[in-house]
Amino acid sequence: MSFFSLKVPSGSTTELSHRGQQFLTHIFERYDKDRDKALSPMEFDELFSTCPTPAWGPDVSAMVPTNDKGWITYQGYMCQWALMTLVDLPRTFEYLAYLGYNIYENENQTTAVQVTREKKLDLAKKQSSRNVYQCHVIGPTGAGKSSFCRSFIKSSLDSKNILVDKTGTPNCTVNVVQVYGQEKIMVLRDINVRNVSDPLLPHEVQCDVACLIYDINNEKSFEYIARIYIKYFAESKIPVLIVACKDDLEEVRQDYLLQPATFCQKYKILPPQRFNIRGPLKKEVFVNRFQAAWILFYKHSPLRRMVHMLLLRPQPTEWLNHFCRNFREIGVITSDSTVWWKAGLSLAAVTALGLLVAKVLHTSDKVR
Ligand SMILES: Nc1nc2c(ncn2[C@@H]2O[C@H](COP(=O)(O)OP(=O)(O)OP(=O)(O)O)[C@@H](O)[C@H]2O)c(=O)[nH]1
Ligand SMILES: [Mg+2]
Repeated sequence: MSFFSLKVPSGSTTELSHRGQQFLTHIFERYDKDRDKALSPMEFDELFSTCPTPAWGPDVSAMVPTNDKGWITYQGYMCQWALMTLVDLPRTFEYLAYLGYNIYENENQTTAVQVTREKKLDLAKKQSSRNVYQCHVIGPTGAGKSSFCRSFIKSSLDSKNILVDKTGTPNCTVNVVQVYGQEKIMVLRDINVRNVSDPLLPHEVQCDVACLIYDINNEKSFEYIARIYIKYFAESKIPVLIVACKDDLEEVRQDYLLQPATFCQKYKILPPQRFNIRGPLKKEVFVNRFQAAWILFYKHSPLRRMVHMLLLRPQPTEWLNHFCRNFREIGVITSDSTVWWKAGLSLAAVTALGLLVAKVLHTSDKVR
């Protein structure tokens, strides 16, 4: 089938295209019979009734946003599709086919997906139009990595769900966040430490932002992430955020040659960000911190530019769509595309006229 020919260069990722998202939204709406923007177990089974098995197992409710009954919400559903498209593209294509994508149009499946530009080009051009970003959460055993990832989608007060999660700890959580006013999907991946001395594998290091976690109550905790930082991140292009976890407990002096704050100063990274699972869920706090890590990283990188601003700047077409949508919402313009055509033509005509006048004036200047 044609999808096997989809080229994904290393450094590029795969995301759902606008059409893919539209199709999946349409499917969700069709099966969300009671319109509560969440899929009950029955609605979930019905949605996947044309497939050999549902696309996701029960642990999905521990990975993406759910409602207070633990049912996957619309946002959670889109997050899960985004994750699948990122990590298992053939499966996305397979399930899109079961669900009837392109059944009426003689096109191939690839229109549901887009391949992002290679990251090094994004960095060189200082601009990225990606919608899905990955953050790796790294730290020693027991530092609080899994709790940190879980808190990204659930409040610590939601004890019912925490019990469910403990049964099968998934290795990532996904949520929608606002970054510079745009909706982006953030995947937090919990990187499990096997042995302190084991090296990290390349796929465990490669990410958009790394979150190095230590336990402020354990004096042996910081050394691990300090070594990881020096070995893998100090010279890399990946922004890093240090998280001081369990800050509801007493802080102890770290058994390492530099204390965390001094370490961060030395390497010009953001000071340790305090965190504990008992606090209320503040998803946007994560984002502010990640944004800050991006800002600081680029400020001190050899590029010496505030790349962060541009890195996440939307493409011109996105701006235009956004602009049109806003105006349409307040009724200033109509959604009729012919109006835009006319407006475009008039603008072109005015510009041409302007150029003509300028030329005439210029020639008459010479004549005089
Ligand atoms: N007091 C307090 N305890 C926490 C906090 N975060 C996590 N813990 C506890 O610390 C222990 C370890 O937390 P995990 O989230 O499992 O840590 P981890 O880094 O994923 O551990 P491993 O997967 O074993 O490497 C658990 O008993 C948590 O309940 C926190 O903010 N405050
Ligand atoms: Mg864990």
